[in-house]
Amino acid sequence: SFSIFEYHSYNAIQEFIESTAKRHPDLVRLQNLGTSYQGRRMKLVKVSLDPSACNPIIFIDAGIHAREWAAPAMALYLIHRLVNDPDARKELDGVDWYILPVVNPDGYEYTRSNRANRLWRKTRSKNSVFDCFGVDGNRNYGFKWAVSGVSKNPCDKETYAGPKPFSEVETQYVRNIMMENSKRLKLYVSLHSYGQYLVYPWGYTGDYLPKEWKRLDSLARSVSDAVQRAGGEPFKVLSAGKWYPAAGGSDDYAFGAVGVPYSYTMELTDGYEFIYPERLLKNVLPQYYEGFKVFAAQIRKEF
Ligand code: 0X9
Ligand code: ZN
Repeated sequence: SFSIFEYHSYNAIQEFIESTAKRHPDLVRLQNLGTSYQGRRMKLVKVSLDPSACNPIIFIDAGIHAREWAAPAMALYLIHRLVNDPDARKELDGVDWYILPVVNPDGYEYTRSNRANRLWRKTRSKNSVFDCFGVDGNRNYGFKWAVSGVSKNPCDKETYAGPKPFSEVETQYVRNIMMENSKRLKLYVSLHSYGQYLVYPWGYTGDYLPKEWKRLDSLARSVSDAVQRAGGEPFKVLSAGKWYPAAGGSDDYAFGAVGVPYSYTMELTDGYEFIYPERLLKNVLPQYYEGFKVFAAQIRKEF
């Protein structure tokens, strides 16, 4: 059976999602998004007590960066708790959860394929001109695209922004989810690792903050406090661009182009960089979950 505190193959993750949906048809629905560049099927997991109620939506994604394995693990743990924990009725009350556990399945499987590829970050799409692979998905979104913190070189292994905004089919899927649900979407959190940061727009610049920065900052601090009360490390809370400016991120797109009132990037774990030990997941994932309870309470209260 599927152990929630382990790292899994993309196939195993998809089977977990399918079997969860089959066991809880009242609570979980899957939306087919299409396939990744290399043909892997991608599905959005919707957890809702009453889909017809048109509740505010919390949208969580993870794994846009291939090597950041703690992020998909957290997304799956969220699904697991929301569905299996009787107390999670509280988190589901008046709020719908949309979760995409692996935005970049091709990259994810590439990092699993052998040790030499473990630190791959980008997608695996083929650039037509150069003999190089992949785009940094988190530089590929169409808001202030490529104005800061990106490489224009397709062979750059870290921050190549792509030939144009939304060149990658995987970022197109995330864009579509946001645009199709823009009215109801109230909180977006993109899960990454590492460093224990909880950052909010703007990401493309550190020169100024959005006028709404105080509510972004204060909710992030409440989330961090809850994680700390649960025994976890507090988050460093600031705007993404004050940490380091980088344009074309999904957080800026959600906030600036879609109009999502609360938008964050959450950098999970600290101390092990990208190779977070599997044995420690059972300690940290439940701590982070306490932070998500605070997010949900705020969205329920405010919208
Ligand atoms: O650089 C990134 O994409 C994120 N950090 S990571 O180490 N996981 O790669 C931070 C993104 C923060 N948001 C924006 N800069 N928009
Ligand atoms: Zn990342």
